[in-house]
Parts: sequence; structure tokens; C-alpha cells
Amino acid sequence: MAAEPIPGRDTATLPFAFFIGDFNAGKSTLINALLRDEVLKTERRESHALPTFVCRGESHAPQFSALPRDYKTAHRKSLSQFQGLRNDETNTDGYLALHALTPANPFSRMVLVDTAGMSSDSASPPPEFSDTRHAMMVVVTDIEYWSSKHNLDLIAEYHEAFGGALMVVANKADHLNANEIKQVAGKAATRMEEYGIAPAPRFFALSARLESLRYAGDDEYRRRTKPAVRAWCDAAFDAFRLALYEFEAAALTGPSSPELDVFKHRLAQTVVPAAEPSHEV
Ligand SMILES: Nc1nc2c(ncn2[C@@H]2O[C@H](COP(=O)(O)OP(=O)(O)O)[C@@H](O)[C@H]2O)c(=O)[nH]1
Ligand SMILES: [Mg+2]
Repeated sequence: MAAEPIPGRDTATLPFAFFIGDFNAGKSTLINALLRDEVLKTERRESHALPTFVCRGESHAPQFSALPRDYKTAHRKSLSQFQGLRNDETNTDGYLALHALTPANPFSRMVLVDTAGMSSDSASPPPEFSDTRHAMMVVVTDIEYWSSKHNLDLIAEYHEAFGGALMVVANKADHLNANEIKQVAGKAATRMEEYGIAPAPRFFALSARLESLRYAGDDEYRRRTKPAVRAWCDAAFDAFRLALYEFEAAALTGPSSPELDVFKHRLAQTVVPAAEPSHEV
């Protein structure tokens, strides 16, 4: 069967936002909320998910593909294949990563990367990221244990490696009351600086879940959430989204615009395969 080419982008010109953190922290839910689309599968248990790269596609329909071990042309997948592929016995082809091109993506160029399966066992940045110069790191934590030693060590490592290109998300703020959220957010910078993470990265206490339901009309879960919590979380999510747009804009247009041709992460470079025919679909 002659396969159509997989529409692509030249990844050499794209900035990346890597979402890092333990499984179940809400990375996939957060990315879906940013996209306002249920692209990534979310689940409560450890999922052995593959690293997943999402960016805007030019085609009117979303396109999904999987990167084979030889880093050659990605194999096109359906949405259900894409959402069903796990890094377990179902991954018989040994795929390294998944790609999604979504037409309604609100980020014009930035690639959102769900690093599931890359970071859950280890507090160190995966070595493939070490020459990443055009990447924003988003450490995603559960607000109830964001300041655990494990998380602070993770933040400290990324802070050292990526400096200002780092943000911390304390997710699931809907589990706390408004005063508790304010307290956590008010003390976050001091807590990090006392730990030696200085200057403290930006910190957002928010709820990916509340955000994902925000435009769903009259939603039961949002209605049950206290108005003060909802208001806080909505505002924090807006601020977080804006911070990502600012990073994207700076990466693409700023006077100190990074050299966008030096991104060397192998998985990322092949994120969006060039428009060449795929023979194995
Ligand atoms: N209450 C609440 N649950 C959340 C929130 N974000 C994610 N979850 C839930 O946490 C679980 C793990 O989320 P997921 O996005 O799959 O986490 P990941 O493993 O980091 O990708 C799922 O059951 C989500 O529905 C949130 O803001 N509030
Ligand atoms: Mg996930």
C-alpha cells in the first residue's frame, strides 16, 4: 500500500516544553488542558507511557505516529493505536517515542513533550537533554508533596542544568482549600531558595483537572469546587499558559533569540518526520 507522506515540521526551528515529574502528578492531564483536547491518555496507575511529542500540524486532521528504533521514518498510527501504545509487552515494535500533530494546537510552534517513562525512576535529567538549549522544563508535582526532598532534589537538578528556563507546577490544587493554596504559593519561593534553588523558578499552584473542565459548560466537578479555589486555579492556569506563550515567543523572536538550529535531542529531532513517504504503516 502506498502510504501518504506524514506531514511535518522542520524541528530545527522549534522550541520545546518538557513536562517532567513522577507518574500520576498530572503531566498528561496538564498538557491536555493546555491543548483543550484529550490527546494524551491519562490514568491513575503507572502507565509505562512512551515519551510523547505534540505540536501543531498543518493538516486539517490530527496525525499520529510512532518513532521506530532505527530513527527512520515514523510509522503512522490511528488515535486509538497512539493512545494504546505503552512501553510494555504491547510495544512489540520497540517504538521509542510517539508524535502527535494537532491542527487546533494553541501553540503555533512550541512542541509540548510528555516525558512519561523517561523520568519516573530517576531524579537526574535524562542525559539526552543535556545539550538542550531551546527548551523550557516544567516540573510537575502534586501540590500535597511538592516540597518533598525527592521533588526539591529534582527541581534543584533541573535548575542547575536549565537555569531560568524552568517552571514548577504544583498540580491538584483543587485538593486543598483556598487558604492552604495561598499559603503554599506564598511560601514556595522561600522554600526553594532555602534549599539552594536560587533565584527560585516561577511556581504555579493550579489544577489541570479544573482547567480541563473549564470550558465544558455547566460541569458538576467545577460546581462542587469552592468558588475561591476555582478562581485561584483558573487565574494560576492563565498565568502558567501565558508564561509558556512568553517562552515560545522569546524563543522565536526575541533579540537574544536562541540559535534554533542547534537542538540536538535525538528523539526531538525526529519528532515530526520530514514530509517523506512512510512505507511501513
Ligand atoms: N483532583 C485532581 N486530579 C488530577 C489533576 N490532574 C490530574 N489528575 C488525575 O491524576 C491522575 C494522573 O493524571 P495523569 O495526567 O495521567 O498523570 P501523569 O502520570 O503525570 O501523566 C489521573 O487520574 C488524573 O485524572 C488535578 O488537577 N486534580
Ligand atoms: Mg501520563
